[in-house]
Amino acid sequence: SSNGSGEKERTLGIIKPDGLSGNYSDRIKQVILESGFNINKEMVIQLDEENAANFYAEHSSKPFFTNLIKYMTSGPVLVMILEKEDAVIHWRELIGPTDAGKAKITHPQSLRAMCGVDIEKNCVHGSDSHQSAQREIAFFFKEAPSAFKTEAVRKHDE
Ligand code: RTP
Ligand code: MG
Repeated sequence: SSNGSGEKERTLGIIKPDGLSGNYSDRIKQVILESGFNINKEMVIQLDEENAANFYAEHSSKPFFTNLIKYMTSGPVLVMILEKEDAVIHWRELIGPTDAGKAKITHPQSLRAMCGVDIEKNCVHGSDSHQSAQREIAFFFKEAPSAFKTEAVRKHDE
């Protein structure tokens, strides 16, 4: 939130299954750190269908929902808490538009242009508001690791 105090905001970033299996994690994290974010916490987890459906509940009535759940459960994901002043908007700017195919043309420097393919396989997630960020951070990190099939948890700040 922009209040001029220099206070940091937290957002949730995910490297989706295609980003992780495509070995983009190191390049993505390099961009994250070079852009002034702190990676507060991170963990690699395998979502099951229930986890993914709960996380993307806002899209449950959309025609692409079934494919989205298949995609998000197709392999492990890397979930990160990213911290920076105005983190939500800055992370959304960094990842670029939802359609990675279009991003390659309109936002060639964006992460989705770098590692995504199309409107579904877009390799990264970002919370779309401060409120969403708070919900999504709690979703993954309040009960984790017990609530998820956690492969690796790394805490940077505690
Ligand atoms: P995200 O939540 O993952 O950061 O993506 P977003 O805000 O840019 O896009 P959103 O509308 O929230 O959609 C969530 C994810 O669903 C997949 N999708 N597929 N086939 C389609 O038309 C379609 N539209 C969206 C994408 O993986 C998108 O990131
Ligand atoms: Mg979204």
